[in-house]
Amino acid sequence: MLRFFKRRILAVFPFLAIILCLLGMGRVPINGMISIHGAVKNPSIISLNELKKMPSFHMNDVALLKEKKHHDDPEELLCKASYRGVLLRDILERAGMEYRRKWEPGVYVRVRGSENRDAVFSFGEIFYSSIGRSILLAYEKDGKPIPFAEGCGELIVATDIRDGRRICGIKEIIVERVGVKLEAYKDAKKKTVRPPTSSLSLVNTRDGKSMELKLEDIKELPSVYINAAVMVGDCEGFGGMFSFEGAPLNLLLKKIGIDWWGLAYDQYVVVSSADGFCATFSLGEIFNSRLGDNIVIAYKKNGEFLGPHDGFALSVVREDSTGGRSVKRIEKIEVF
Ligand SMILES: Nc1nc2c(c(=O)[nH]1)N[C@H]1C(S)=C(S)[C@@H](COP(=O)(O)O)O[C@H]1N2
Ligand SMILES: [Mo]
Repeated sequence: MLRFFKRRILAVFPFLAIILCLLGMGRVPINGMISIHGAVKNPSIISLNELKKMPSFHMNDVALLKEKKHHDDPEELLCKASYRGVLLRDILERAGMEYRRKWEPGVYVRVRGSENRDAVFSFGEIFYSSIGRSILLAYEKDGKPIPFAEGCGELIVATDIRDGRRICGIKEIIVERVGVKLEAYKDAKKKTVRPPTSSLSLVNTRDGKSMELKLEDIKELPSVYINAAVMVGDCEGFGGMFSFEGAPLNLLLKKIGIDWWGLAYDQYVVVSSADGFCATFSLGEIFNSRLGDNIVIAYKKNGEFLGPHDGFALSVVREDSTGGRSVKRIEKIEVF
């Protein structure tokens, strides 16, 4: 009898240990709770009550259109409502971001809800652009509590056009960084100057589709003009104010089969340079934003083609508060 129990306990012990361990790391979502983990200083579990104690934000008349699977699907208004909740940005700030300076534009945030549905946000869209002031972890809709069977509340993105990134029953917020090694600081120390680029590769890592683009290929696309991009950074300070001309990132991605319809919002794009400086962009902000063609792969600055320091192509985000996502000498644009 005793031996039988002993064996039972021994059999269950590893599972118990794993569960306790996971709970300790703040990874197991509990109903009514949101677990925040990954590249944050303080991984934590937030309850609905704690959420309600944080500064709340109200968004009036948010109109949610239904996501389209095909070009020909009709536009359909799902609902128009007002929401109260906490900004995703404020929750992340409370948890504390681990990556700083040139490492931070390579960060992205995954919000996971019921049925393990994921929506990805880039660090830049949350912290540099005004989209960050529109991503709400809502707990109240039209003055009434939002019911949930799993996790907690509902994620609403007021600047999105369609509802593909609406996540119900939020369980986890996971902060990650792309696996690109940053060499830019080492370059500066060693006074290494990377050669200018004359082409970039465009890769869809999901299906292996890829192509090499030269200046001529990008110039062929309809262009976007940005009259005033303020270039100011954490590292190099104020760089100046410039006008840019280039192709919207969405048209480049269309070349490797990513289109406006049937988007997978757990995907994201990484723009990178040979020195390891890189920036992430969510498919939501590229294809599904009311801000429009805001993300540009530029080839002209102040009316002239870019010089060797910028490479032949440089990313510019019209609306970002800093130049943190201006990747110079772009070598790769990859979809993950
Ligand atoms: N390839 C590459 N692009 C980059 C960087 C870098 O180190 N490498 N630094 C970024 C940062 S943090 C800033 S502030 C600006 C600096 O621009 P500057 O080199 O013209 O001063 O470029 C951005 N683009
Ligand atoms: Mo910077």
